[in-house]
Amino acid sequence: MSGSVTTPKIKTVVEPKLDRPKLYKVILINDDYTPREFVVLVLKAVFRMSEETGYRVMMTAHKLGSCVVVVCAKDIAETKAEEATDLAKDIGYPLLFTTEPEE
Ligand code: TYC
Repeated sequence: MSGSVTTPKIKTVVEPKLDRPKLYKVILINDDYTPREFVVLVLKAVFRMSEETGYRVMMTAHKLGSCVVVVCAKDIAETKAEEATDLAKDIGYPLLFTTEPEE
């Protein structure tokens, strides 16, 4: 050997950062016409809530004007909001569920 020095090669693995899909809120909006019992029924049917949770969410929207129902992926939020709003629309109630991105 003539005394040559080998430098060890250091590999740097750069993991691509995968962006987490944005989450969306489904929001229940209060109105003066939809019966309270019907709001709870829709929350139970579409969002699989218990009677107690449905009642609590309904009363929060009733008192404060709106209430976040669930936070989930965009397509699920939009589908559920539309399904819930349509159930009410079908029988003539103005009940409204909207969606918006979570900060
Ligand atoms: N405010 C309605 C009433 O007094 C009940 C209601 C609650 C409607 C929540 C919509 O998102 C709502 N009949």
